Amino acid sequence: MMTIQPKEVLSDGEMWNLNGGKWRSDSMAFNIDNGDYIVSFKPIAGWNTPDSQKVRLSSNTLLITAEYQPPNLKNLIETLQVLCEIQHPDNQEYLDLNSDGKINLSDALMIVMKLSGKSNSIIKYHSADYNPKDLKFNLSELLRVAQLYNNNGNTCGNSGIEDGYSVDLNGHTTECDYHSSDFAHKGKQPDWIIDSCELSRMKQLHNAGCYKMSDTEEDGFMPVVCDQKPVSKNQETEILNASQLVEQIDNKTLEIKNTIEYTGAIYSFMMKVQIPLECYFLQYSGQYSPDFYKYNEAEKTLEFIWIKPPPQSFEFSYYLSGKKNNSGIIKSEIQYRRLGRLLIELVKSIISN
Ligand SMILES: [Ca+2]
Ligand SMILES: [Ca+2]
Repeated sequence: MMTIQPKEVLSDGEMWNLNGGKWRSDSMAFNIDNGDYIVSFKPIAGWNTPDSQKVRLSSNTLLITAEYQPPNLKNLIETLQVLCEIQHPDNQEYLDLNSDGKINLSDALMIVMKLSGKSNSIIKYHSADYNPKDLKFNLSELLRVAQLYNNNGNTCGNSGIEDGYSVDLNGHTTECDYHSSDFAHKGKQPDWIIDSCELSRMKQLHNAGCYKMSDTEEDGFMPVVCDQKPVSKNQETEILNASQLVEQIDNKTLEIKNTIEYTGAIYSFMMKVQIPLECYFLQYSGQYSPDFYKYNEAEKTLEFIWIKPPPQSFEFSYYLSGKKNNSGIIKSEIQYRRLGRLLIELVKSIISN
């Protein structure tokens, strides 16, 4: 006796066989010898086929029950992504391709359109995601963007080498697409230069770990936290405070002691300083020193860059040549990102006696 469920699939006719023989459509009794048999079920479009069953017939009647399962959409989308050669992280949020907060048929449809050649737009990799191209950013990929930033410019490179960009500005060609990190922001158009704001964006993407495309974000990508730690919903109440204390430590050296405290998670962190005309940058120190810095003596700008944001409470000092009373105000700000846009917090000056 064969019972197949649910009822909706039964209209499909011949649905099962014994030992790979002819497909049978009914649950009527028929004569076969006692013995071991493999019962297999016919795949039906839109349903998950039950596993084959090994059965032993040793009496007159054998009862077999099988149930077709409705398709699991998440599995379907994952399967389609594999067909599209997307190596996705195991992340619900990533499966939400159109970023509407749901994993549903429209996500599957986007992939089907891509597979059928009707749309090219669904998979766009970030230029920095090249080694490997896996919708994740590793440290080496971040450092490559840091290299472009430190080079003050980039050009098209050999598409077969590295990420297809070059730090050689002499053989300057700009016939390829802009690097994904070189995007329009704050009224600036892509300009073949990765600036500190663009690098900060890259650090945010790297520290979140994964990304997906997004039409609403400035660069067309959206950071996704790979490890799926719950994202705080209280971002409005999260704070960041920064202050600086300027002290004369000998007759020609100033120490600028910075104290930074914040709550919540931060995915990108840097400090930008405009130093007075009379001053020169000397060095920095502290347990949580930046990973690198950039000093432009002509413009008197100083940028300190941390790859991993420092802990929620930390101190950091840097030193300038100069005299406190002669020098002007040191204007400093923290540029940081949580999971969204660039945030800026001015570093308040603490007046010492
Ligand atoms: Ca990658
Ligand atoms: Ca740029």
